[in-house]
This record gives sequence, C-alpha cells and structure tokens, in this order.
Amino acid sequence: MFFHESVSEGARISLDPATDPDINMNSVKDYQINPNPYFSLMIRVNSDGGKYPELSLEKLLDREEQRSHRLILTALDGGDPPRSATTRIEIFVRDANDNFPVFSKDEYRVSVSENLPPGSSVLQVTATDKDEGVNAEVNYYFRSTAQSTRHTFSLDEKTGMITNNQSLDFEDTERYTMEVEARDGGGLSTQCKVIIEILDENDNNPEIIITSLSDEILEDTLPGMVVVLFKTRDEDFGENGEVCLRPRPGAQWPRLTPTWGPMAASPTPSWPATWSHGRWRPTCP
Ligand SMILES: [Ca+2]
Ligand SMILES: [Ca+2]
Ligand SMILES: [Ca+2]
Ligand SMILES: [Ca+2]
Repeated sequence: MFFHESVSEGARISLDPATDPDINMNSVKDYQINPNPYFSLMIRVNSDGGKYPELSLEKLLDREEQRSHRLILTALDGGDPPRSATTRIEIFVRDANDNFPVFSKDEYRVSVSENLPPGSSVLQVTATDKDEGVNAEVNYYFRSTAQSTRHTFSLDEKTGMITNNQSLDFEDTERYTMEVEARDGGGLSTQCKVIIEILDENDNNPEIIITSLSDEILEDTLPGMVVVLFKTRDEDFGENGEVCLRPRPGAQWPRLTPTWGPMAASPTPSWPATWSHGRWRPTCP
C-alpha cells in the first residue's frame, strides 16, 4: 500500500473489509489499529450496510525520515465474548521532490599552476539530494559565468568535474570565478561559487629593449656620455619577474660604467644589479 509523501493531512485510503461467516451481532462490528502518530482509523458503512475500515492521515509523511509504516489492523465481531483477527499493513511512502540539492561547500577554491596541461582535472563540485530516483539525480551547469571562463574550463554535467580546455596563463588571467548550479531531476536547484586561482610560473624570459644606441663613439669621448639606453622587462610575477643584469664574461661592457635610471637605487652603480618591479637592487640573486 502506498501513500505519496506530499499528501496533506486528512487524506484517506479505504482498506478491504474483514470477512466473518456469522451474521448479525456475531459478524464484524469494529476495527482498530495500533496507536501511532501518522494514521487514525475510521469505520465506514457501504451501501450494503457492511462496515469497512478507512485510514486517515493525521501527520504529514516524510519519506526521508521514514520510508515505510507498519500498522496492525484488528477486526472485532459483536459476539460475546468477541472474536478478533489481526493483519499487518505496510504503507510505503512514495517520494516527492521536496529536497533541494546541497553542495558539500558554499564556495570551492583551488590554486593551480599556469603550466597545468590542457585537459587536467582542476576541481570537482559535489551536491547531494536526500530524495530518491530522478528527484535525487543531480546535474551541474555553469550559471552567471563569463563566456571567456566557459571557454577556458568545461564542467562535466554528471560528475561536477571541472577541467581546463586550454593552457592557462597567469600573466593573462590570475583568477577565474564561476557560479555552478546543481539541479535535480524534478527541477529544484542550488548554486555555489567556484574560484580558481592561477599560480605564476617562470615561463617568461627577461627581455632587454634598447631604446637608444650611439652608432659610434669618438675615442676622446669624455666619461659620462650616454652611449646606450635600454630597459628590461619580464612578464612574470615576484622573483620570476626580476631581471639580473651582469656583463657577459670577457665582454667589453665592464669598461663602461652603468648609470642606473630612472629610479636609481644604488648610490654607487655597478654591475651586477637586479631590476625588480620598478626599482634597482645593487645585487643579483
Ligand atoms: Ca530533490
Ligand atoms: Ca522526498
Ligand atoms: Ca621570468
Ligand atoms: Ca609566469
């Protein structure tokens, strides 16, 4: 026997009457069930004057709390002394989609290297649903997520696994945020936030950019004349973006005195030196 989880209090279901070959007072006169919080019993009279029992729901059912209810129905006749018979009734509660999927976290956060190969697993989101069957089957979708992020990452609808479709670049994007929705087969949904932080790797070479160079230098040039202007650049972050300048062994450069600019940090400029995010440091690592 089944009751749907969503039925309201007062819902009724008729039970088969008991049989008793006796007649009149000695036939079935009354029915009882064991005391329980969910069901009460009412006695109905059909068109033939026969009595049959009817269950009435007294308290809302919750399949997630109790999936079945066992009752004992007793039929009594009107004899003296009365005779009785009992039967067991099992009532199964049919599921209603009354639970939302629930993520294991409100916010997922992970840090991955910008060298992560395309196609790698980055993060898995998981939502559970207390219902059963399709009401508990959860699929995952991107919501309120930038198109560029959807191109960079894919989300497995069934498993909630997020993988990178393409190579990552810290210098291009340091962090991605996305909203992931978990939706059950009955249409109830929940959202969570996912933050993927990209960690810098030393994947950029330092560059020397010559901005001005004298074609020739006269032999009687006085010290202090500028012969070459250059700047350095490295797209990486932190120490990966520092550029150490030192003359190549055997090169003629050491005979020229470097003059650091535009923000001189060394009172006595000399090789080697490190250009570190806008400032010179008079040493190299
Ligand atoms: Ca559900
Ligand atoms: Ca349910
Ligand atoms: Ca670098
Ligand atoms: Ca880098």
